[in-house]
Amino acid sequence: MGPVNTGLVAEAGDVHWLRADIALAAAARRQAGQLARAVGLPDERVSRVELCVTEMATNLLKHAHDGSLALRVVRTRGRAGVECLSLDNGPGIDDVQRALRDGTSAYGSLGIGMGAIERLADVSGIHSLPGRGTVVCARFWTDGPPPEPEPVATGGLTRPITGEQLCGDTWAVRALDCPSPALLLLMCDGLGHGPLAARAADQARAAFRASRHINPEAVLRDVHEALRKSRGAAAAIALIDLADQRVHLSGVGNITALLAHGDRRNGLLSTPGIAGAHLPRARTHTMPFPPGTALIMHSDGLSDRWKPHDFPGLFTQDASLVAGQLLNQTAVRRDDAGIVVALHRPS
Ligand SMILES: [Mn+2]
Repeated sequence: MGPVNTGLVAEAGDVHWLRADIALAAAARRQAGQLARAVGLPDERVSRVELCVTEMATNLLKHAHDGSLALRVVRTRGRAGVECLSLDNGPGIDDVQRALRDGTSAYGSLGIGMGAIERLADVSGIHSLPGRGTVVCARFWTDGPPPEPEPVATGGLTRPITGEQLCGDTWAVRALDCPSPALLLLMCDGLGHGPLAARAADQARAAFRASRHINPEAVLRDVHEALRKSRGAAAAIALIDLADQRVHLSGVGNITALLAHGDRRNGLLSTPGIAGAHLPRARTHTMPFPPGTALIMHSDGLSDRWKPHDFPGLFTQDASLVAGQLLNQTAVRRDDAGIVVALHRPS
């Protein structure tokens, strides 16, 4: 019997990136409003989304160096919503709790903005590295706050190379029940960048969604076959077995996959090759995935020269926030950037 597909948990989709300039607040309000109406948020909740991004934009312009907003539609298990991320490269906030509490302190309007975002959104989070940068995340669902959090939370983010609209990096997460519950993750980097790389990425995601396999090697082979007429891609598939708390990974080409747990970081090796052109006999690597562990997969648009202790307090946060801060701090500007994370909640 094949796997019972219990649905798409999350996937990349189009991310609307807006750089912090004088027109940011108006542009963000317009874009966020469009996305919110497109997924069917009622008018009162559309206004909340618009207010939220206005606060984010105002904060970036007043306080941050080199900030941007990333807005996108999110869909999971039959639910839809809008996700708003604010990312900057400093100056950071020394005391996040105080900034949330006290809008009239030396933090100026930053505190007021943060508190407002927290009250407006169904789900929100903030992670700040003093001197290095802050990421704020807010999500609005069509039908209010989500039910109980999943034991393994997933999220991701993509950003095209400067000057391109489409991103050649993509990711997706599916839930399986086979018969024990599992998550299947895809991270894919279409070769080069621009529309042809994005097309390869779309084809990889479609093949990943359609695959009837559980074994990461077999799913990777399905992706490989689907990319034969494309320009090819680096791709990695991870299977998280929730019952035996292990992760199985199979990859080809330059995708970084690693597990972070406390101060430890363990890399999972990919095999050289190109999905769609040359798929060597892929090997599957298996590692324990106990509570408190983070699985991180990203393209070569992010540097892998970091350690978990460079990000104090990050890995217990919202999965999209984790992906956002890692991209914000480690992305290189001369390539598409893409990352997906799975966080096993501490027990
Ligand atoms: Mn790349």
